[in-house]
Amino acid sequence: MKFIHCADIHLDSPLRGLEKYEGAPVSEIRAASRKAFQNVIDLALAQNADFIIIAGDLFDGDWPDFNSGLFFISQMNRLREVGIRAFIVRGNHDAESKITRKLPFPENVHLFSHKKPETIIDDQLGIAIHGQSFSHPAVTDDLALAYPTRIKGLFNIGVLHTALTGREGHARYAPCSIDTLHSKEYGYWALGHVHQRERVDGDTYILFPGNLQGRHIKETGPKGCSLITAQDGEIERVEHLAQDVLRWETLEIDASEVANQDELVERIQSGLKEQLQYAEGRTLAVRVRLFGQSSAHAAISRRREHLQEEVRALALNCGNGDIWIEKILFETSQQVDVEALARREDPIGELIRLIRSIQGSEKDLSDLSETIQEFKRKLPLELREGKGAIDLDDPAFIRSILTDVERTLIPQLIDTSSLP
Ligand SMILES: [Mn+2]
Repeated sequence: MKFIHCADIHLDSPLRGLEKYEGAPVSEIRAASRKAFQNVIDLALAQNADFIIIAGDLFDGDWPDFNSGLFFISQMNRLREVGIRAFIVRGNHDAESKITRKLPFPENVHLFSHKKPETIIDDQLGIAIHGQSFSHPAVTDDLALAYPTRIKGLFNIGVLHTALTGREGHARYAPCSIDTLHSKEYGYWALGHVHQRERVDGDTYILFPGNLQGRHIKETGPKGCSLITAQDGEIERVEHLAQDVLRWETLEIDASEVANQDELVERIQSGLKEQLQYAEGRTLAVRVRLFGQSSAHAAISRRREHLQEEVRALALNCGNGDIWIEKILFETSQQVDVEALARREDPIGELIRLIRSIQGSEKDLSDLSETIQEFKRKLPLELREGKGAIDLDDPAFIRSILTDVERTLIPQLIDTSSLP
């Protein structure tokens, strides 16, 4: 038995202000979500899959007209012709209450109820698929709790749109614990909602395939679906297959290792070529970030605009039009000998010594923490939680921030070329 698990397709998701970017492949980006979905259907046909699962957020929101629905139906009909079924739950973006326009789906498509968990049994395949849709966008109940335990003698699959115990950058919808999922004793949990691909640890296969097509610079790298092969109630293989048509990447260039601008440009060029190879023929949208203390900093700062155009030209040349430079972040700083500066009898030297003395004093650190409490209240929640969170109550965190201050602020202060 073979099936495909995908999620978070966000079909026809609108572009966020891309038109204002110079040279953006707007029409390509606009068509990307449809093409990626078409790729999944092509894959199902080529692999002769038994069924496909869509674990929520198939649509990005209410249809502006019927075109999104019609496109989806045309793809489902391609599956129907060869007897491939599709099992779908609605997520927060395409919750029952959100989609006001409705069209009849072909008979091979099963949309799970939003009222309670539903189970579909296919005796021929020996499977039981359990699922429940979102009734409204902000579902905060644990939907998994009410899912039935496995039906013995069948391969059980749970389909659920969920944030699990919480995932950075994702609303905590339909939260549930991994223990609850384990307790159902299913063979596979097909999850959706989290756009980053993740195999959640455990004895069971609990998987977020990630979204199908990156939509902006925060969704970088390959995006796709999972192809699952099972035999006699056991999973044999789970493959992640990229289906995206346009890929977002960031290219990090450490300018501390380059002596001059030519070397910098060379680095960017080879970095772009490498990414292009990795993208296997896809169009690339790349953000370039230049960072580090560099002896080329003054030259880079002076010729920013020129460098920007040079990199765009480079992208056109080495990419045959397949690379679009979304943005270049200039974050280099001047090379400085901080130790020498620290000994100086001037405001800069005094500042460095002050930073270091605060770092060495528990009392100063806690005083500083007090002083910046106001700032803490203004921080958005996502910056205060999860990996890399900003914790202004932790003296060790403040100490590490002060090291960053020394590393980034001091070069800027003595850098006359960065003055307006
Ligand atoms: Mn979602």
